[in-house]
Amino acid sequence: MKRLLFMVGVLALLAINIYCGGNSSTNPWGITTVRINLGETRTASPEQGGILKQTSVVPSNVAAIRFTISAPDMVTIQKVVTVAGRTTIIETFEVPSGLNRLFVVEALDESGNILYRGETIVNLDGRLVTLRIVLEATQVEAPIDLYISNVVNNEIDLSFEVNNSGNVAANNVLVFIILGGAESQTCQSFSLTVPAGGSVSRTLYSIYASYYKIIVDPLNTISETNEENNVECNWAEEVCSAPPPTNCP
Ligand SMILES: [Ca+2]
Ligand SMILES: [Ca+2]
Repeated sequence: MKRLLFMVGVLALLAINIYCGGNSSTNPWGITTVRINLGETRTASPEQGGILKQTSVVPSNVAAIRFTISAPDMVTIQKVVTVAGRTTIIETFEVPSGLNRLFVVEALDESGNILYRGETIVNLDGRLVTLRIVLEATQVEAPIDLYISNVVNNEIDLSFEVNNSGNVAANNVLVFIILGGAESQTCQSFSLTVPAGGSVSRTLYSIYASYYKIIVDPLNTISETNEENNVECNWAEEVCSAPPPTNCP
């Protein structure tokens, strides 16, 4: 499920277990060993104090993980770890014991953009604790824009593509095709799903029509960044710029 959420770029990601050292982790200088696991599977057992099973993995588009540990009474600790194809990352930090240590974990792409981010505040006193940080997607989804391209009309067959330049799939996209010849006009319609950043090709066979007007989302049920590029038409200007019909038999 978490992996699915990653793929659609919507929500939560990694579960991170932070193990703050046991009896031997706090030394006389007030340093606590903190171990952070990303993507490691752990199984609950009484000996581990009821640590829950974690099965999430580091997603493939993450190039590096940046850890930042800070508090008002300590020097900030920062470390960037290259993922290099690994699905689990284990890092150990020596952190001054004390209250309210802020742990920030950021997942970066190859350009250094922050794809996912999570944080938690921990009191480090030497006792075993298990924490969970949920990383959430930081990038806003690109809104949908639908448009038509690659129209080919040889007056027998009509082919074209419906495109979606957003990063969210467009479902139930209605398309009207008005065809005109020497004597009549006809209208055809269908619905399709256009994947994020993708296109769908369609061909209408044996149309025997000289003129076409193709309208994507004619009833404007899908909000787009550009609502002005939804028509491809080879008719006269007054036909091409006319409002779309409200129904299409
Ligand atoms: Ca559009
Ligand atoms: Ca629209």
